[in-house]
Amino acid sequence: MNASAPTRAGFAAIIGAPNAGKSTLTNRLVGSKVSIVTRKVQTTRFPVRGVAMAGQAQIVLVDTPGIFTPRRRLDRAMVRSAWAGAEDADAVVHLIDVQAELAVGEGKGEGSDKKAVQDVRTIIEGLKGAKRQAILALNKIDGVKRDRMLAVVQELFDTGVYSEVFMISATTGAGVEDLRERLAGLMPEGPWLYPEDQTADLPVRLLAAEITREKVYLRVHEELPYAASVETTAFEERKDGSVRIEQTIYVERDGQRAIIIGDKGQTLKWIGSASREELGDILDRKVHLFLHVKVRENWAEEREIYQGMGLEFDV
Ligand SMILES: Nc1nc2c(ncn2[C@@H]2O[C@H](COP(=O)(O)OP(=O)(O)OP(=O)(O)O)[C@@H](O)[C@H]2O)c(=O)[nH]1
Ligand SMILES: [Mg+2]
Repeated sequence: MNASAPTRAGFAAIIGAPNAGKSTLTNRLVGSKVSIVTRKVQTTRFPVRGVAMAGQAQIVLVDTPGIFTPRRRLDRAMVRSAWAGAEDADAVVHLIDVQAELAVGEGKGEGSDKKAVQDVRTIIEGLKGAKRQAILALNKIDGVKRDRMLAVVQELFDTGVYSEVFMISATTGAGVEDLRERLAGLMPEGPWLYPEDQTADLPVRLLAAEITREKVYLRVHEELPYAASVETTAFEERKDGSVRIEQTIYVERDGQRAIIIGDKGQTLKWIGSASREELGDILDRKVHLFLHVKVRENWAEEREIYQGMGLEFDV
């Protein structure tokens, strides 16, 4: 580190289709888990900030929800918040799942790949409309031969919306350091926005709810399409240094409640212990976690839920 170099600080938004690996990349750049990751599309519901350092530069990453063609109110609010994250940023990274592009290009793509490729085209149109240049980052290059990707790179680059291209794997870290250096250079000169040792800025109750939502998705991802929401209803520090957390998992139907609870409560028990364990690591203290599952048919139409996530309701 060069002590005489000026400090830099700014925002870098990571946008992309659902499942492109935005949250994985954010966590990788930050060096710790600030945003939840699952195999499901539409995991991230609101912009999540993570702070990455590169020498004298502080890069505040904005992990955004996937951009896709929205149908429900929650979809619209998520997509709106993703574009808003990009608007305010000093740099925008458009992250693309290269494996999905290749599969579709070679006529072997599944429905989810086709959808991803379509969403990428929508995002390119959005960038054009916003007259915004972005950094193109092709993700998931692990297991893909470089020469297969060249045609994909060319086609995307020809759209004219990208200033440069990086090929990375958020999972293995390949290429990620080059991207970090580039983002650092794009940050404006100025004082750091966060203390040097801070990596996340999500309120702890919200972070705790996210961790539990991740475990719900991990465990019942097949059976439960986006019907769950988690709220931390109590967060109490105890005299013995431990913390007592109470959370409610909201679902839309009785059947979903039964799925989350599982046979003899086994599923809920698994979710609870997985979440408790991770929260214990993150908070670095003993956690007592109490989970409730409630049917709240219209949670996705309630203003309060959106406010809790910092999302706009009227979209
Ligand atoms: N093979 C491979 N898989 C990856 C890579 N990056 C992410 N993934 C996987 O892709 C899936 C989605 O990752 P996320 O980071 O949750 O993707 P996202 O873009 O944040 O998704 P949404 O929040 O739903 O928009 C997970 O199963 C990741 O493990 C990568 O570089 N290589
Ligand atoms: Mg995500």
